[in-house]
This record gives sequence, structure tokens and C-alpha cells, in this order.
Amino acid sequence: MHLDRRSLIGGALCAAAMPLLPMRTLAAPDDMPTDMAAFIAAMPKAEYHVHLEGTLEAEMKFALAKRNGVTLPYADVAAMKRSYVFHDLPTFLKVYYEGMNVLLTEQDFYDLCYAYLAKAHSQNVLYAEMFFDPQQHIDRGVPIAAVIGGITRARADAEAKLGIGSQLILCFMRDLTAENAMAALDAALPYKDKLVGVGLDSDEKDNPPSKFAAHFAKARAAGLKVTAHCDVNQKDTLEHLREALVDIAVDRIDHGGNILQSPELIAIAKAKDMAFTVCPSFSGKVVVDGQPVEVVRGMLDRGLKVSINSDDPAYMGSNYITQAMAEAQVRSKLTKAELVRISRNAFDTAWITPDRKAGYQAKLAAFAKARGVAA
Ligand code: ES4
Ligand code: ZN
Repeated sequence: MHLDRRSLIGGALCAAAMPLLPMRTLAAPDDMPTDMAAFIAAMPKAEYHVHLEGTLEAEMKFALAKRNGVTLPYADVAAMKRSYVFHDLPTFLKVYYEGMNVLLTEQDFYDLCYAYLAKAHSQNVLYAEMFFDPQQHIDRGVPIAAVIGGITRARADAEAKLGIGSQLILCFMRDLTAENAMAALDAALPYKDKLVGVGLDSDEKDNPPSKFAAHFAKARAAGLKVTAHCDVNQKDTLEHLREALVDIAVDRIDHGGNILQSPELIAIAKAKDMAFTVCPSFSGKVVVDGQPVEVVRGMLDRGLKVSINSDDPAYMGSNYITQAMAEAQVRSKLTKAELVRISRNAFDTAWITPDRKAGYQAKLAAFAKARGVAA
């Protein structure tokens, strides 16, 4: 992992149209006023774009490797973390998928999910919807029952012990075959009451949303919501956004920063009140009319429903949502009122009952009022 954050401000990980930069870390900038840092830390939050397997910290990898008798190709945690150097999405995904080899039992998935929810709770996340990649586990011989079972048990315990609410989104790996994804969906559907939706992740190049039209339709027929990654500055990015928005008619878009380059797509998204789950670590700047624009700033200014999320925090300097928001605050010059708006957008994005949503929004409104922020 490169740590030169000053030189990396504004960099995008997988920017085809931008220079490729090493992955940035998202530490809160040293010169952030302490009252702003404290405000961000204390604000009630919701998270929608976090890959559970991307929260697998190096320390936990070593603990699980020991428990499961797996040999890791690194001497220690520090050496493993030094290997977290990525140049683009494929080089990141290679390390990310290799990292999952230590996840073998129901208890492993429990430990992974509980650790994330405890961390999120410590950062005042009240509610989270989390991705997981079943194909990667099924293909390694891990039963889907162990994957979903461990995660579900952790969710229940975290809700009971910590009060944090959560739901689960099954992601299709778009760079594997459509058949492989369909097999995973069929294996998971008996557990559909443990899922809230399906998503689309992994390498987007030449893997458009339309490749999974049948999967999305089947998931929807089973009562599940639909979301899709539209990673930043990918090949055919505007066509992929159009397919997601119009052809698939997704319920949400993950990343989606290039929409800023298309007034037509912005108009469609606004008409649908579409939510965008932006991760500053992956969403750098996009070029709009020849000018680089921060995705969070651009979406806010155009009235798009943007939230800020952490993505794969274990691979990004262990920076979870508070650090992601702090980074976005600096890069997009967010005011406290805008930060509250972003959190309000986030609670609004939740796939939960209106009553629960209103409860979360009331907590956020009380927080803003207590700090004199008009929101
Ligand atoms: C991912 Cl940032 C990102 N993009 C696509 N697929 C992913 N899986 C985990 N993180
Ligand atoms: Zn993602």
C-alpha cells in the first residue's frame, strides 16, 4: 500500500481516462480542524457499499489461516500489508480474491461479518447493507449455507449486542460466466429471506450489466432489490450506466461517477430519484467538459442522491467510513450541512420499512440540531 497521500489526492484507482495512480489511503488529513473531524466521527451514518470480503484485515487473515491450517505466502502482517499495492482494478481484484482463501467455515464468515459490524458501530454506523461474493466461495468448495449462515448469525448478534442493523446483498462477479453467476443465484435463492438484494461487481471491462439481465429478472421475481457497480472511468462507462438505469432499471448504482459526463443520464437518474453509493477511495475525479470534477462534489451540486462509503477498507489502509467521509470532506470541500445531507441521502437509500427509515432520520436530525447545523 502506498502511503503518499499528499501526492495522491484526487487520484482514481481504475481510471482509464486518467493517469493510473497507486491506491490512496484515506487517513483524515492532518490539517482537518478537530471540530470537523469530531463532527464526522459522531454523525449517525449508514453504509451501502462495503464488500464484506474487503473488510478482511491482514490480522484476521493470519488468525484464520492458523485456525484452518492454511499457509499464507507472507511472513507476517506487515509483509502482507506491504503487498497491497494496486495499479488498477484487475491488480486489486487479484489480491482481494486471493485473500479470501482463508475463509472456509461458517465461523469464519461469522467472525468476518461481526468484526465489520463492530467496527462500523464504533464509527456510529446505525445501519449497513453489505455485499458478498458467493461465486468465489462456492468455486473453492465452501457451501453457500456456511457463507450465508455465518453472516446471518453475525448480523443477528450485532443487532442484539450492539444495536446495529444490517442486510445482505449477493453480488454477481461480472467477469465470470453468466452460467456461473446463475448457478450461484440458484444456490442462494433457498436463503432469499436472508438477502435484501443482488448486485454486480468485479471487473467491468467488457462485462456490461446486460450480461446479467436474466439474473436480475430472476432475483427481482424472488422479491430482491437490484444494484450494480458502474466503476469510474471504465470502458463503455456511459453505455453501462444507461443499461443499468434504463434497461435493467436498477434500484441503486454503486459508484457511477461518470454520470456527471452525461446531462441526459443525470436527468434520467434524477427523475428516478436514483441513489449513488460513492467510495472516495475508488471514485476519484472524472473529467467533465475538460475539467476534473470530484465525484461527490459534482453529484451534490447536480442534486443527485449521493452517499459516501468505504468499499474495501482492509485493503485501503484500514480506513472505514469515517475516514472515507473525512477524505471526501477535504477533497469536495463539504460543509457540515452537506455532510448531514449526505447522511440523510444514505438513510433514505436504505431498503427498509418507512418506519425504520424515519427512526434513523430522526436521530440524524437530532444530531444536526444539537450542533446548530441547519439541515
Ligand atoms: C470491488 Cl471497488 C470494486 N469494484 C468492483 N468489484 C469489486 N469487488 C470488491 N471491490
Ligand atoms: Zn465496490
